Amino acid sequence: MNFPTFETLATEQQGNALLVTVNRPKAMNALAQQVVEDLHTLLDIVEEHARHGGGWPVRGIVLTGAGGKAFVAGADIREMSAMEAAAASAYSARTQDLTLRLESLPLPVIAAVDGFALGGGCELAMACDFIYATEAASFGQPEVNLGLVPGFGGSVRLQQLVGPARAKELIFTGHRIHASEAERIGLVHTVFSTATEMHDAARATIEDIATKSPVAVANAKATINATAGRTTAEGLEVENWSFRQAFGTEDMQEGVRAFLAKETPSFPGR
Ligand code: DAK
Repeated sequence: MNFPTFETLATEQQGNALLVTVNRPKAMNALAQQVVEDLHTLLDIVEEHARHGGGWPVRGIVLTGAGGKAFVAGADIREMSAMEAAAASAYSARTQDLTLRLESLPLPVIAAVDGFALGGGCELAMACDFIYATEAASFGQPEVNLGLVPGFGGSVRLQQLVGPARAKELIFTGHRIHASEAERIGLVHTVFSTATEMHDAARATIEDIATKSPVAVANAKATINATAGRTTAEGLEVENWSFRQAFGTEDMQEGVRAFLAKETPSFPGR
């Protein structure tokens, strides 16, 4: 997969994983508008390959921040301070859309957080499928310190992960919590001692997933997303529909054939 040279991102294919690094370490990788636009462009290219016959050259994305101090320290406050209301609203909508695109990408996306994930940074991480973090990571929604509220999905996704009461406490106080506390309350999936360990684990997870049917993984992600917040009965209906879809795929035929023949499946990805 070929990417242009991004102003604010670095990309590197590592086996089946695409490592995407937000690369503005001097500004703690803050989400300037250019970062948001670069991530949209990256997703355009990845989606094109995943959905439209480009095969599955990448089986998962690891999203991280450069410099070892921050994943992303929020919206770019300097840039934001110069915005008129119309530009601010467009920026907010464009960033919310980015989080929705990450969430609905037909590939797993792991946030690999070393350092600060604050405000828009925490929100970006929460739009990924799950969060790996180092012991040096910290999380928070400090918008109240700026007279703001979370603007990139934090009001919605934080309560989905940790429950409404904990989400309110974090958002009302703007407090930062360490990785271990974030893991305890369900915001972070796993904490690692070092960034190297975290990145090795993220890559290993993607390689593990890459041995499975890409179509089934994409269906599973879409199904879990589509059932969130529904009643059990509604969720089961969605699941049944997905199950039926899976039944028609070549991947399903290959998986079942290989099992019965006691072979390792070779999924065509269709
Ligand atoms: N934006 C721009 N620059 C930032 C930044 C940010 N969010 N965070 C850090 N930097 C810059 C600092 O200004 C500093 O730059 P120089 O002074 O060196 O030029 C450099 O990164 C290093 O930061 P510090 O010197 O402060 O480093 P420390 O280790 O002492 O502290 C810190 C690190 C991450 C704890 C601290 O920098 C900090 O508290 N940063 C701000 C965190 C924050 O409040 N983030 C924003 C949350 S609100 C919307 C508008 C806004 C939003 C949404 C929508 N619309 C207009 C629609 C809000 C979103 C948010 O994310």
